[in-house]
Amino acid sequence: MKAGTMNVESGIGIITIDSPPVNALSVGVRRALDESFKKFAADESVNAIVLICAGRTFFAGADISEFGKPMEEPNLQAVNDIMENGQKPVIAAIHGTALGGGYELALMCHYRIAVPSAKVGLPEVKLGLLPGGGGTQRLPRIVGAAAALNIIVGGDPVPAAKALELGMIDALAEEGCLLRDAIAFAHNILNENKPLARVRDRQDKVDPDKGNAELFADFRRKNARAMRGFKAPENIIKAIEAAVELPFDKGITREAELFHELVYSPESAAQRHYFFAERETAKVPDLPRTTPPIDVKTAGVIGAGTMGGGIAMNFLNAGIPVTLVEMSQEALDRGIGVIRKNYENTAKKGRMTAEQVEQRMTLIRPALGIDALGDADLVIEAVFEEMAIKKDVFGKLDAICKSGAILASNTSFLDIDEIAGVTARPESVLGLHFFSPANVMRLLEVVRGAKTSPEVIATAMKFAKTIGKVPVLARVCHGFIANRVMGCYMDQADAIILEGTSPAAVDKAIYDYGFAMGPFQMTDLVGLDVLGRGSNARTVRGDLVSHDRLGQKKNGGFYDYDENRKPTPSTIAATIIADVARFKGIENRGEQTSEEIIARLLYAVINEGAKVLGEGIAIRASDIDVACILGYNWPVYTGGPMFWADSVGLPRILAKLKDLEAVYGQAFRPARLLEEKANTGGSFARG
Ligand code: 3H9
Repeated sequence: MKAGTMNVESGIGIITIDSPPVNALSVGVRRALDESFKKFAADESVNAIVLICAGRTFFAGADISEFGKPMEEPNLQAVNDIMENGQKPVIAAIHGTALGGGYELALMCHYRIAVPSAKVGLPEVKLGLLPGGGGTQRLPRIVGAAAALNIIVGGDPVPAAKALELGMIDALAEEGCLLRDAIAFAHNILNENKPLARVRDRQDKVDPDKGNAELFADFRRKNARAMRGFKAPENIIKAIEAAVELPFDKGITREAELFHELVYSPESAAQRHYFFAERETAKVPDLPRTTPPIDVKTAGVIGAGTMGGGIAMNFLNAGIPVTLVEMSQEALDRGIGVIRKNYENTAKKGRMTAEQVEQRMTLIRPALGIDALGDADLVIEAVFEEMAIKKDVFGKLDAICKSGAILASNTSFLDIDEIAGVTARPESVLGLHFFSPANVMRLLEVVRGAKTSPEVIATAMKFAKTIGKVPVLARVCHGFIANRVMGCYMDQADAIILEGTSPAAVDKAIYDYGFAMGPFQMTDLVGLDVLGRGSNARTVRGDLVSHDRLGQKKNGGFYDYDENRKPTPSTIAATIIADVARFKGIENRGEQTSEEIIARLLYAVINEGAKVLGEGIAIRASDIDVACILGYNWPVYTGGPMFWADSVGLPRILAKLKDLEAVYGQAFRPARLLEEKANTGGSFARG
């Protein structure tokens, strides 16, 4: 058996599957399961069976790369038939993560035992799928429909202790002694002559909700906002309704139909693309895998404002001490106070204990002045976004930091090479561009300068994961990846309203596309003074600010707001827009259609993405997708701008860009790479 081993110990048959990296249920693993269960079923010396995995985890689910292709036999259902309907008790012994098809396989077993560090769950929703191996029918039979809705539509893994409380597992094993305890558990079942516990036969948790349509209607209402645009949640709800209303076998048939609808949907294809794209970002083709990373045991952050404080929290969360530097005691106290408050709020919500708050706070070393950073392994500056100030800071850091320390700038736009140029160690300098709020947003743009050393890049890509970020590597240019490509979106939004389309029409088109809000609602929320564009030219935003319209926080902005912050189109803003347009001599083209607005704003992003790729700023198209999804909340079920471009069709996008170029000129000149791919049948995903 290629994917594992079989052995028998005191009458207990042990199947150990070993298919790195995560024991996904690929065809080889399914064959191994099929073969070994058949053998043990026929082996009279075996009285019970323990199913366990080698390596870092129990089965992490179906092999995601097999979806969208014809499924090779045996399928999971065939494996299930031998296990669940067999006459010998089967015990799943779980460590690591039993996810998706992996946990569904455990649910087909008669019993489940797990170590305390294990997690179990059904995260298929994150791939635009539903649990298609019986999970939507079996889990409600254990935890009830209400809990199953939360677990399956939410998709988050459940820690072992909680899983035990919910009945998702039957027992906890001692950490490190899983096999021993699973065998003992099997003997107990045999000794006590326990019946074969088949989850499929249980009705006690689902029967009370028969006919309770309100349960599902209420769930749909409460989660409408989070589920908007996604296809999988609705199918999951329908499948769980089937678990409550239908006999098990009919429920399984319904689950299969609903799964089938999803697996061939564009939303799931996009979300599966995203799953692999997120994991691909850490791979740097010109960086040998053996490049030794530098040990980051201590960090320093300069600036305890919103950005610096947020950055520091990432390190504190990972247990790494941070020296937090400010220039005045007052600013330092304020910054530390905000960090404490953030943690205390998390604790209030029950997501952290008071003790954990204190543990994190003791890792902060407050300091006045950057001289305290001499020993730090990594220093990140989060000072004002101005070249002269950054250069001054780096000059000082060069003088005081120990040799080999990594010196990083959290700049959003500035030239890392120019900053590195003031030091005598440009090989140690790079950009680490966090997105705000830095303790929440998962994107980290790692910007390599012309002279940044491979070790420094390798270190950044590695510790990004340690602090819970997804690193996307960029080369130097104005705005790097996310801000550069999404800058075009904002520019086009600003331009189109001067030509007669209302901010509300733009926001609606973008919202309907799938963003949580459009560019003008976003500007009003963040504040017009904050999102100033740093130019002297007359702009609508500038005029709104000079009328003291700062957005939701003061007098409204593009919209007026009532006391509940409900927006209505603003006549003052409309007058300002018309004034600025007249001042600039811009022709009024009337209100544009949603389709035109989408092309104007989002094709501009695709075109800039193609330039970013063509110039080698981004390594691969999917990195741009990840940057936009994580940095700007681009709807994940479209796969990001570059994946979406492929699905729209590159020739179609090219033709539209040419039309737009004829009207608006230079801003829409098609990128050479886009033109090449469109003309030769290429795509961003396939290369
Ligand atoms: C499903 O089960 C549907 C069923 O209901 C239907 C049955 C009919 N397949 O994340 P990592 C790769 S849907 C293929 O960096 P970690 C991953 O790409 C599935 N490949 O490790 C990476 O490859 P590479 C439901 C997979 O330790 C490598 O493994 N299950 C799969 O940070 C390491 O991954 C899920 O959604 C897979 N299922 O995290 C769970 N999983 O090294 C998905 C991983 O070449 N997986 N790979 O870049 C995870 O959440 C995490 O991988 C896990 C480990 C938590 C397990």
